[in-house]
Amino acid sequence: MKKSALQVARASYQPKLPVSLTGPVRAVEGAPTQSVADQEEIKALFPNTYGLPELTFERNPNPEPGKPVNVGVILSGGQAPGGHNVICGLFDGIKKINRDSRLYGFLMGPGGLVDHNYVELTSDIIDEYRNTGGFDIIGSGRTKLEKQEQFDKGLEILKKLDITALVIIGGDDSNTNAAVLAEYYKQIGAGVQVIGCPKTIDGDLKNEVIEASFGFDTATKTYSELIGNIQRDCFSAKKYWHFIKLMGRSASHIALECALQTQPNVCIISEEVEAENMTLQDVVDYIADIVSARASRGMNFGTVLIPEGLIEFIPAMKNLIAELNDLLASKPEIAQLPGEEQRQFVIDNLTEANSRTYASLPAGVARQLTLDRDPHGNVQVSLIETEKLLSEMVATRLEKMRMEGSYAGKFNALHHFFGYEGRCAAPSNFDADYCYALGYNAACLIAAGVTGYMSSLRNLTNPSVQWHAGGIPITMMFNMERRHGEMKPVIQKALVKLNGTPFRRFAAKRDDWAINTSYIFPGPIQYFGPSEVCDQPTLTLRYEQLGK
Ligand code: FBP
Repeated sequence: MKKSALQVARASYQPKLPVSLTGPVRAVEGAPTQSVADQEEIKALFPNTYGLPELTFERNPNPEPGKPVNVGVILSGGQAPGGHNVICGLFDGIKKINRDSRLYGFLMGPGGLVDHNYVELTSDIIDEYRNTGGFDIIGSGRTKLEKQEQFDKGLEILKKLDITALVIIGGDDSNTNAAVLAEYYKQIGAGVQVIGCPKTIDGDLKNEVIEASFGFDTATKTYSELIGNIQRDCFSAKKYWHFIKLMGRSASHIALECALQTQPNVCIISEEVEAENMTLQDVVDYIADIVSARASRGMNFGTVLIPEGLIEFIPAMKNLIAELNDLLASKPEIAQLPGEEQRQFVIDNLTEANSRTYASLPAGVARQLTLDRDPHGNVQVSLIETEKLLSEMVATRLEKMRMEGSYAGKFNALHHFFGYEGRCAAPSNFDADYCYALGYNAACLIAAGVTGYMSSLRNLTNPSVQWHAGGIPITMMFNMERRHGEMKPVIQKALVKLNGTPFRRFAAKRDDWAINTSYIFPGPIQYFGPSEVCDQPTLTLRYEQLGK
C-alpha cells in the first residue's frame, strides 16, 4: 500500500519505554486486593482470580533465560488510536523473553477466537504497522465472549496452536469478559493466561489504579483540532451556531476534555444534567438563554458541545431506557416491528410515566431508542441525533422568546458529529508510547505467569521513561450491575466526577466562555517538534493527577 510522507517518517519513531522495562524485569507483589464494591458476591463468582495482589515491575539483576511462549491477541470493540502499537509492543516483548516466541492475531475481534480465524503476526507484518492508527492489522469486532461453549471452542484453537497466553485489548465490557475467561480457564486448568489492556477513546475505563485508557489522548486532540477550526470559521463568518455531538458513549469525558482544550460557548455534561435532575427542556432553555444573551450583544454565532450519551442521563429518559432494555430483552421481536406498530406496542407495554415520556419523543428518536442494543446491552447512542433534536428545540424556544419580546436575534444552526474522525488517527506521541509500553508490559505479565490481570502504567503525566509498570487484578475493578435484565459482575464505568478538578475547572470558566468569545484553536496533533507542542498529556489527566 502506498504510504504518506508522514507515515514513512513516523514508521521509524521508537516509542520510549519506562526505564523499569528496558531490561530483564522481576514482578514485585503488593498487598492483596478487593473489588470496588459487592466484595462477597464477586469473590464467590471468581474464586480463583479474586483478591490477587497488585504487581510492580522492577529491573532484575539476575534474570534466567525465558522459554519461548506462543501468545494470542484480540482487538475488541471500537477502534482507538494506538492499538497497533500495543500489538507491536507485545510482539517485541515476547521476542525479548525468547526469540522463538510466536504471536497469533485472532481476526475481527473475539469472534475470531471462537471461529478459529487467525493469522501469525511475523516481524514483516508487525513492522508495517508501527505507530500507525487503526485496528486493521487483524480487525476488531464486538462479539461478546461470555458463554462456556465459546470459551471451550476458543480453547480448541489455543491448544492447537500451543498458545498459553491470550491478550485482550478492549474497553470495560471486553476486559470484564477477559476476567470471566481468565477465571474459567484457571478453574478448568486450561493452562492459558488471560491479560487485558485498557482501550477506549471514551476515557471511561479508568480508576484509582488505571490512570487512562489508550486512544483518549489522540481522539480528543483530533476532535479539539476540528472544533477549533469550526470556532475560527464561526468567529470569521459570525452567522452560525454549530451544534457538535461528540462520541464517548455514556460518559462525557471526551466532551469535557474538548471543552477544556477549545473553550466553546456551551458544553453540556451529562453527569451534571443527571445530578441536577434536569429535563430535556431545562437543557434546551439553558442553551437558548446563552444564544439570546449573545444575540443581545450582537453575536449570532457560537459553538455547543454535546456528549453523545446525554439522552441516557436525563432522569426521565434514563428510567425509560432502563425499562425499555428489560422490555427488549424479554421481547426482542419488538426491534423488528414496523414504525407505528412498534411505537404503539412500546407505549402499551411500559409503565405509565415511562409510556408518557416515550410518547412525547419525536418519532425518529423514539425509534432509535428501540433499535437493537449492541452485544453488551448498550443503547447505540452514536445513532441518536441529539445535536439535531437539541437545535430544533432551541429554535422553537427562541421563537417563543421572540414572541414574548425577550429575543431578537438570528439563529442558523449547523450540525456535526465527531467520533469516527478520531478513532483511527495516527497515535499522538503519548498514545504511541503508552500503547507500545502497555503491550510490552503485557508480555512481562505473561512472563510472570499471572492471569486475570490488566496491563498497567502509572505516573502518566511524567515523561514515559518515568512511568511505573505493573499489573492490576481485573476483579479489583468489579461491581454488580444490571445488564440485559440480570445482575452481572462488571468493571465499574468511570463517569465524569462533578467534584473532580477537570469538571470544576470547566465549571469555573463556562459562564465567561458563554458570553465572551474566548475560543482556543489547538491545531493538529504534532509528532515532531518541541516537547511542549508534541508531548502534552490531556488536560483531564493533568488536572486529575496534578490538580493544575
Ligand atoms: P468502545 O467502548 O468499544 O471503545 O467504543 C467506543 C465508541 O467509539 C463509542 O464512543 C461509540 O458510542 C461506539 O464506540 C460506536 O460504536 P460502533 O463502532 O459500533 O459504531
